[in-house]
Amino acid sequence: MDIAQLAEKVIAGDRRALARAVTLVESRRADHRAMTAELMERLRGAGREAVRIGLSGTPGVGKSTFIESFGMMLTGQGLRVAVLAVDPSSARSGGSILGDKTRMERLSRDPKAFIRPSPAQSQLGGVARRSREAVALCEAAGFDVVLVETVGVGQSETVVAEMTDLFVLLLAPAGGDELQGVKRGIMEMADLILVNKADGALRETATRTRADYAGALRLLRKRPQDPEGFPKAMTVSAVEEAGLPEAWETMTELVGWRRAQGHFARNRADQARYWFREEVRHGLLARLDEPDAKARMAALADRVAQGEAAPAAAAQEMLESLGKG
Ligand SMILES: Nc1nc2c(ncn2[C@@H]2O[C@H](COP(=O)(O)OP(=O)(O)OP(=O)(O)O)[C@@H](O)[C@H]2O)c(=O)[nH]1
Ligand SMILES: [Mg+2]
Repeated sequence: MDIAQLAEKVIAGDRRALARAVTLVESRRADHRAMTAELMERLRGAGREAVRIGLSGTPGVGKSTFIESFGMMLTGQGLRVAVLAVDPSSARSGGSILGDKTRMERLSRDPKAFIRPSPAQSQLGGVARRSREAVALCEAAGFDVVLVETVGVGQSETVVAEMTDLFVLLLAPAGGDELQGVKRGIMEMADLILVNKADGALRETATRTRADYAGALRLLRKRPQDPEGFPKAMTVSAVEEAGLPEAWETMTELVGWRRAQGHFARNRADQARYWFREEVRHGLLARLDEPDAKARMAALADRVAQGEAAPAAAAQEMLESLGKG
C-alpha cells in the first residue's frame, strides 16, 4: 500500500480512501501499525480542524435517533459530518452504529456524511487508540464535525473525552430519583446535557428533568474551560427534531469561547501528550507479547523461581533486553 498516495487521497476527501485508511488504523497487525504511524504523520500537516464532539448516553436514550436528526440538520447547513463509535462491549458485535443503521438511514445515505461503526474488539484501550486515529483521519479528510458516540458504561466516556473537544451527555426524562443514577464523574465531564424525548407525554417530565440537571450542574466545581452559564442543560426531541439548532448554537458558542481563550488548543495539546504516553505504554506491553520476549521472560522466571536470580535483577535484565529490541 502506498501510504503517501493514501494520505493525499484522504486529504482530497476521497471517501473510499478514508474508509481504507480507517480500516488500516483499526488493524492490529504490527506492519499495519507502522503504516498507520506514517499515515498519521503525513496527515498531521493537513491543517484542518473539525469540531470533535463526544456523545454519550445509556442504551435506549436515543443516541442513534439523535445522531440521525442532528447530523441531518448539520449537513442541511452545508457541514460535513463524520460519525464514529467507541464501543467497549464486544457483545454488541459489529458495533452499535451498524446494528441500527436503520435509525440512521437518511444520514448514512447523505453524501455529506460518513458513518463508521466501532471496530469489533473487546479491549477498550485498543478500540480507543484506533478511534482516536480515526477521528484525526476524518478531520484531515475535511469533515467539519466529528461525532464520537459511546454507550454510557462509565469507562468509555473518559476515553472519548480524551479525543474530543466537547462532551455531550444525552439523558432521558426521568423522575428526581434517577438523577442520582448519573455518576458524578460523568456529570463533571459533561459540557452540555441534553434531555432527549422532550415531546408528547414526556415533554413535561423532560422539562423538569432538565431543571434538575441544571441545578445539579450548578453545584459542581467551576471549571476554567467554561464561560459563564456552562455547563448547560437543555431539552431536545430527536424524533421531532426540536431543540437541535439551539443545541448546535450552544456548542459552537462554547467552542468559540474556548478557542478565543486558548482552552481549545491547550486541551488538544494535553490530549496529544496523553495519547503519546498511551502509545508508548501499549508498545512496551506489545513487545512483551513477542515470541522472543515471551521465551526470555519464561526463562528468567524459571531462574527467579529456582533462586538463581533475584526478581528485581531479572526484571532489570528483561527490561534492558526490551529496550534493545
Ligand atoms: N419520544 C421519543 N422517542 C425517542 C426519541 N429519540 C429516540 N426515541 C426512541 O427511543 C428508542 C431508542 O432510540 P435509539 O436511538 O435506538 O437509542 P440509542 O441510545 O441509540 O440506543 P442503543 O443503540 O441501544 O444504545 C427508540 O424507540 C426511539 O424511537 C425522541 O426524541 N422522542
Ligand atoms: Mg444506538
